[in-house]
Amino acid sequence: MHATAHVSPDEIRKGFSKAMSDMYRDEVPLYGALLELVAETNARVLDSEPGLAQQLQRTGEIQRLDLERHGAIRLGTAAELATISRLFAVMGMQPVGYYDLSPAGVPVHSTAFRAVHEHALQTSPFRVFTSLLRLELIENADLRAFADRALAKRAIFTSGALALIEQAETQGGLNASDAEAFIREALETFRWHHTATVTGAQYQQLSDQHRLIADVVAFKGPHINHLTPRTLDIDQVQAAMPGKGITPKAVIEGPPRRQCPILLRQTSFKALDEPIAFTDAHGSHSARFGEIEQRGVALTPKGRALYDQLLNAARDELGAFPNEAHAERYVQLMEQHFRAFPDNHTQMREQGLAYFRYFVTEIGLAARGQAEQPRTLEALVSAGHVAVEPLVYEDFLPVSAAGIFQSNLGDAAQNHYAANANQAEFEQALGRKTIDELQLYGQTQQRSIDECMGTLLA
Ligand code: OOG
Ligand code: NI
Repeated sequence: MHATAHVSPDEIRKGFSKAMSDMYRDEVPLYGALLELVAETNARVLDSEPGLAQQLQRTGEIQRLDLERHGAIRLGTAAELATISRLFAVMGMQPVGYYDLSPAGVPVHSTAFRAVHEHALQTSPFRVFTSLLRLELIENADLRAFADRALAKRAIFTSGALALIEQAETQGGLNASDAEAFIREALETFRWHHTATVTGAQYQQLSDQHRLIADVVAFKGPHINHLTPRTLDIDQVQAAMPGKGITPKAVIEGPPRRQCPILLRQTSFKALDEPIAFTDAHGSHSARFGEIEQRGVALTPKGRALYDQLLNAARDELGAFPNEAHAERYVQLMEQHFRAFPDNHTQMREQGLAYFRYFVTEIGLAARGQAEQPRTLEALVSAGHVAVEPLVYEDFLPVSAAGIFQSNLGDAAQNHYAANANQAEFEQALGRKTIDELQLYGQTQQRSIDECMGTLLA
């Protein structure tokens, strides 16, 4: 019967992403200003670059651009991570990738919950960068025990959300009114709380150990700490930010500016201190910030190895953490080193550096079934029967994420932990394996090839 038909998880995700954005705009007015700036900039870029507009039209990204955003949360326990994984699954979001942030002095490891199929991404590309605090990296045993107890006491999901997750799991989905209730209940987990669960002194102790530890342990829940819109020109937005009263961090994370963007470029700005009522006193805490991103083509393992090599070489040559003092030199070094990375799609494709999607063209359709029709993918591409477009990167970058964390935690927070990735432990907490993002890109690319060959040569 129609009344009990299940809503697609993709539609729930789309509704949730909108609800989250509305909530965050109410709570953080600067986010609203940023959205306007990004929308204006994107409209201008599309007007002035018809080639880019056509590319985004073909891949469908133009329709999802205004919906596109990612957020981030930080969880305290394995149980919280396991349940959030089930909550996101109701919205068709799966854990993709594993990020170890400990080498950069951030005591967390992370994954990104997102849709995995190009059709689902087209409905809503909403992603949540989700970190799990690693209490085992806290040296002070008393503080570790205190944090453990504080986290064990809190319940970050409403009983309504838990019931609807279970219902979705047992019945294979949610009907329209349950989906609406789910969005409302799930949103509560991500809300900001003006009250802390600890005393002012306990907060200070946690914060002295690491600002991030206080941000997780002292609060009732994993407040969403930023929501990031996607821009088509991050340098333009970065330059226009001060005029809107927004001060961005000194350097843009990720690759340098290029004709053909690769992976992900990001910049962020610090949020203000917000008043907090501790259990015994008034104080403040700053956690919420703003961020923008520009997405480029996803790289193959070979392309990614080249990216990592060039990034490391530039950073090694800088010899310091890239901050205000070195911003200009860092940009120069990045541009210089990245000359070794071909800056056109043809070369990137020929050298196997990036993933692409293939689309049948009008010419291709018209030539279907004719005797002289090319029979191989490469010949179809050369003849213009198949168009090639970059496959957009949907994930994150560990070095960039560390830079974003650092800039918002303040320079005082630059602790050092030995690199100790522990994907197995993370997956144990999660209750499942994370998905390898490279496989997803490979599958999307292959599906587009199969579709072209099926349409033209069947
Ligand atoms: C997440 C920081 C990383 C990104 O886009 O790489 C991030 C956090 O601060 O919780 O958002
Ligand atoms: Ni982010």
